[in-house]
Amino acid sequence: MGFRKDFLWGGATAANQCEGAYSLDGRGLANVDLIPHGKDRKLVLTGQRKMYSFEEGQYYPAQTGIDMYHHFKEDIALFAEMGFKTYRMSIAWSRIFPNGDEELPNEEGLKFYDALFHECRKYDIEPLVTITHFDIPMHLVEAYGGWRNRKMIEFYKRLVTILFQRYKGIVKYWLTFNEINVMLHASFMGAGICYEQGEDRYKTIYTAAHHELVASAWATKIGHEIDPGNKIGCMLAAGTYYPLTCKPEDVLAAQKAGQKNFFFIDVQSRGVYPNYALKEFERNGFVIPFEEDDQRILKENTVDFISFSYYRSRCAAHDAIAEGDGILDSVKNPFLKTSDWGWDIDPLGLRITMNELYDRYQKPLFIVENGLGAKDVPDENGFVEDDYRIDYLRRHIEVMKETVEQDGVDLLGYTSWGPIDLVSAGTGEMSKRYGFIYVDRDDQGNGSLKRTKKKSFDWYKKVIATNGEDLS
Ligand code: BGP
Repeated sequence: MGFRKDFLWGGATAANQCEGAYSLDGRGLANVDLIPHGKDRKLVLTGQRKMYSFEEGQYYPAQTGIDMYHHFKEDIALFAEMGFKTYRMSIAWSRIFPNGDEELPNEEGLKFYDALFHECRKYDIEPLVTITHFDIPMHLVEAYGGWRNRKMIEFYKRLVTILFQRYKGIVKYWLTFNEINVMLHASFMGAGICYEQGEDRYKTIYTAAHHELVASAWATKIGHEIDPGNKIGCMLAAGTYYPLTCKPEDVLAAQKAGQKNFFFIDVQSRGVYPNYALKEFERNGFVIPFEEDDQRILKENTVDFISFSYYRSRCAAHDAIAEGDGILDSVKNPFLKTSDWGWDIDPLGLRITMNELYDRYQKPLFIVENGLGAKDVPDENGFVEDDYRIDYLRRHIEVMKETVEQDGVDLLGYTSWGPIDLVSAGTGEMSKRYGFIYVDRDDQGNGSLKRTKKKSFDWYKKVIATNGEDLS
């Protein structure tokens, strides 16, 4: 009973939210570097405001992150001290191909990840690599228009081929695109797309989606060919949509909202476009830009496992307005409490989500993000007593265990989001903290970057040591 013996406990980060060093060792400029903190952030990441160069008076948190580029040895040692079995991180595409369309990679960039993986292996930590976590070299955005251009598939194939070859035998678990469904709402962050005046946004974003889906299938194919031992997964921003009431119209609205998200991983996991999407495209006059072989590539190269982030459930209704941060909005669920940032807290929703995904795909699941973004206030010694975070994680891990034990869902592992404080993707703040490790850095980029263990550090260490049996 309980979790499998080889359960992969760990934590997850993304290059652009922690590495910093945005222009060092040949790294090229990326879309994520140009997403500022503050009031323009949402406009830029959703592709409504074009900001292709740094502007005076703006602060760009990805330029420095938490400077993990220079602290990774110290940070991975702390992860190892917590007993991590895995560490989910992402590759910054523009470290490997600074412009994105070069023939040859940047050796300095590859060396950085050599060193990082070496550090993981030193402590028997299995790297779990997201190939792209919201990042695209800016040159590909400016010269090609991001993922709306089919040429992106070739550039992505070049990237993944280099990665699979270079890290063969070192990395086995891969994810092709982080939260692929987020591109629908955050087109600049997820697809490098700023909409032009008068552009048919629907057509553009689903064209880009097709390109990412085909690129993902190619990555799966190339990864399996280079090393048949590779396990390649898709990644969904998950969280079941509940109907606001049992009125059939609300139930249908919730089902439809769910399908919008499942669409991507339906293709990645089943290898064909689902009928509900084909019909919607038909109604909207959108023709999928299939080229020769696309359908075969999609069909023959489905993912090995389903990974997802879970922070919250969502709610939909036929005639109520959804609200939120403009990314994955939700109608207010009157039964749930919310976090400091207004995100619903719903541990039981994790069980519902896991069952939904497992029933739908019958493939192993991997929870690759879950956590509480909260304001931490260190005491005079710099120590944070984050009982609220422990409570959130405990309740989610309890439910995750119940789901494995009582529903028989096959779960490969769990990586909490942000084991070390890092820049928030949504808001660009440092003060929205998720970590077991506090980083002395504020929303304007001030602070010593000193790392300090929080109370949750020892708690998570115990959870891992007991394979999730002791959650007290
Ligand atoms: C997911 C992203 C992460 C991460 C997390 C928390 O959407 O994959 O990159 O940041 O959400 O969100 P936020 O940082 O906005 O609190």
